Amino acid sequence: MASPPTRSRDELARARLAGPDEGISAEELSLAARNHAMPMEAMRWDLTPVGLHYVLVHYDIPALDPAAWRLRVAGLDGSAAALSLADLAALPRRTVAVTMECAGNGRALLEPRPVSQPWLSGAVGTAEWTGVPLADLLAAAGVRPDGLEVVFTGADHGVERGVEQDYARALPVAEALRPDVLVATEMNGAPLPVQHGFPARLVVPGWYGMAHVKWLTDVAVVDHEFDGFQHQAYRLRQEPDDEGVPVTRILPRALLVPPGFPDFMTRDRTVTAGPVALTGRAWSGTGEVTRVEVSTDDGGHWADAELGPSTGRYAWREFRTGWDAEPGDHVLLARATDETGQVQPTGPAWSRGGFANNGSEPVRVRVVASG
Ligand SMILES: Nc1nc2c(c(=O)[nH]1)N[C@H]1C(S)=C(S)[C@@H](COP(=O)(O)O)O[C@H]1N2
Ligand SMILES: [Mo]
Repeated sequence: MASPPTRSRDELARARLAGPDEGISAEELSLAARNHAMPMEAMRWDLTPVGLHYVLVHYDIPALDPAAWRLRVAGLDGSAAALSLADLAALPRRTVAVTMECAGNGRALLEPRPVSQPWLSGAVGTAEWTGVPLADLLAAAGVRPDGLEVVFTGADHGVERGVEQDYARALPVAEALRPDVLVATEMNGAPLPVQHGFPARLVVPGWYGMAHVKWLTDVAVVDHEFDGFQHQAYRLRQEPDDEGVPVTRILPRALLVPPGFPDFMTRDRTVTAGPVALTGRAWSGTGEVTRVEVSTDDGGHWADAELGPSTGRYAWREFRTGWDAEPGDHVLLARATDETGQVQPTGPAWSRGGFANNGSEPVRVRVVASG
């Protein structure tokens, strides 16, 4: 499939916006059914039960033979190596707890809606990833990280807006050499599930999901700025012609564990009047979360929640607060602030591709009298 010659790849990377009354299409539904979110009640756990971690796969999940799999590593000076899983297992390993979030989380809540994977707020999950720091892997392979960027390519292949491609993303060299950037082979102490990148994936703590290349097969040091499709696509733009800025680190966000019990269709909650413990988790890729506030009146008043212990710089952190729930309808909101002073907005943060929308998720609660 060739792209039409009159449209640049850059133009093709930009998402279409849904019309004013255009509902979710069958195509968006088929994406939503393949790429599942984390159910909100899974915010209860520090580590997301593996099958409940969100999944996003652009093309098909590849079936890679672990015995035949090799990670090809190449440097600018012509140096190259091919490492097997046994080679990786022989290198020093490290485990990092990471909250991963898709840059498109919250997209379907935007108006107008960018037409793509229609996430609500559940494109997030936390896992302990174990693997070899990329810096050590390059050293063991005899590949010097002299260059501008490191390009990571996955085994999955497909076509997106007319552009046929392997899934590929790059990192600036300094970012790629951070000691917690891993080529991971384990998730929560077990081999990677196939949907999460078996046998090996990149993990870039603090960055939105698109950087964590799954089914990794190639790592190449390059001397130019990589401008593959997945880099053109993941930019924050307000207008189609904007050059935009690259989507990189996860913006602060807090999500509540939905209290009480849900309605099957609306997911609205029912809670009995009286004291209610509200808990949730908050994270940020730009700095440690330093404050979480909760509102029980749709943003009219905010109260500081108590922060639980840190479970790692790049993993979400629990917060809790009490609520004296009075009968009636209420909208709960939570918002996080991190050490850089960035405060999560309460309204949706709109961009043309629907990226980095860290607006607070409203939780509608009906409080009923007890007895
Ligand atoms: N090879 C490859 N890597 C990929 C993707 C992909 O489609 N192919 N999707 C990316 C995106 S957009 C996200 S949000 C995360 C999702 O990781 P998960 O499915 O393990 O949660 O993987 C990233 N890595
Ligand atoms: Mo994503």
